[in-house]
Amino acid sequence: MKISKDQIQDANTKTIDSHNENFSFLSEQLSKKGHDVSNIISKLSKFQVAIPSWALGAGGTRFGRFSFYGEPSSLEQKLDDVGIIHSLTQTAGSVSLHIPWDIPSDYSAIKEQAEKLNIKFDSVNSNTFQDQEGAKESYKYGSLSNISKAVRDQAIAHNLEVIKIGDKLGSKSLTVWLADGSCFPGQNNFQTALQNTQDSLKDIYKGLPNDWSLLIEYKPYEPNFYSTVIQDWGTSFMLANECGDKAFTLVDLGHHLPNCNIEQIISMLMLKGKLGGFHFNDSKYGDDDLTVGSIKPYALFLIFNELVYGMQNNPQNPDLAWMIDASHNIKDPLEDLIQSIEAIQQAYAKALLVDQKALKVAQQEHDVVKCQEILQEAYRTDVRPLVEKTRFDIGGAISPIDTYRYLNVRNELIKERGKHTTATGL
Ligand code: LRH
Ligand code: MN
Repeated sequence: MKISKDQIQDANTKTIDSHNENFSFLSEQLSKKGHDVSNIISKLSKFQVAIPSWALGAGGTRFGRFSFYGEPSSLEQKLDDVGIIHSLTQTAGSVSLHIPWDIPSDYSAIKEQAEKLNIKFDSVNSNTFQDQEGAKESYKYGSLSNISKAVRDQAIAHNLEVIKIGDKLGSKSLTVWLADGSCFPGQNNFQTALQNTQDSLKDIYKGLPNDWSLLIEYKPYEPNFYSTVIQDWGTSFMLANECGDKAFTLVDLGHHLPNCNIEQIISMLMLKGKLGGFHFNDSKYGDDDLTVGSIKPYALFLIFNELVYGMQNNPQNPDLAWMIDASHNIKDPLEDLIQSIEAIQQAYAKALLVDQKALKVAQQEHDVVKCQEILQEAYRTDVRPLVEKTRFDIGGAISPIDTYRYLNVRNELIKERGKHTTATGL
């Protein structure tokens, strides 16, 4: 299923009048306050978020999984689904593959399809948290940290293979997340596990093409419930520094213990030039992988406020890899991803409205009340017309979810694929 420009223009005619009214009112308000609206729109229009290839079907937990029907059962169908999201939002211009869940069978065909859909291949993800059919060694007791050299070598070889796959597709980074850790005190020697992990990552780093980067993702727990080798930003930062200039920390928003100040972590990593990218999602308790901005939208805004400050003041930090990492237990995966993109665009737009100069002055004068007023002035601004205008200007739908439903996409996919297809992934 493809969504044509005409179908989107037809759908836009239904909301264009109210959109124009809202937008002209907002842009007049913002111009009066000295904001450069066209500059904000140009920044938003260049902003692209990568869709996780492992989150285009229904997710699930150990307690169950409820299919959505019409799920993609091949990489080709997954690209088509990313194409649907990109047609509607014009902001999902890349896909992040997970290997071996998404190994292309025909590289030139898949690259041609992606080109037609105007989709690029973002970071490729290795997987040493599951044993593959016929694998010689098991990752039950860890992979890059395992006390067995044979297991570590197998995991290193897999990561080097993933780099080769990504290189053939035009990816420019490898994302490594390790489940490695322990479930009980005494099970692991922490120092041995960390040293093995560091040495293994260095071997993988040696296999990186010159223009590639290594993104090291941290997580405090799950599937191990006593210790995780790469448990927090500090460990990832330390390992990235040990590897070299092409290694960075990847921040998955769901990988923090309750009440952790993630925006402070972001600002520190950018100051040190070691923030590589994001896995956006939201959570109430653990790594819940919920829709971005669905639980803590203000926290997401505060994160983007630090990102905007960092992008303006930290040239030492590279361009960031913007990716979503979510799992859809009860929502239509495509609607869930569209809502996540909307939340990310709105948080970025609100952060671009923060008067950073006035904030700096208020901070220097210890005018704490003024500092909060400046932040919340931006946060309380309804930027939806701005995000709609950005999408409309670059050929997207003013209201992607309404258009997705108006075009009956899910039912069309079920007609095409049937009710019993399941997508590889989590
Ligand atoms: C681990 C994680 C990681 C992926 C996986 C699918 O929780 O966030 O980024 O490899 O989810
Ligand atoms: Mn993740």
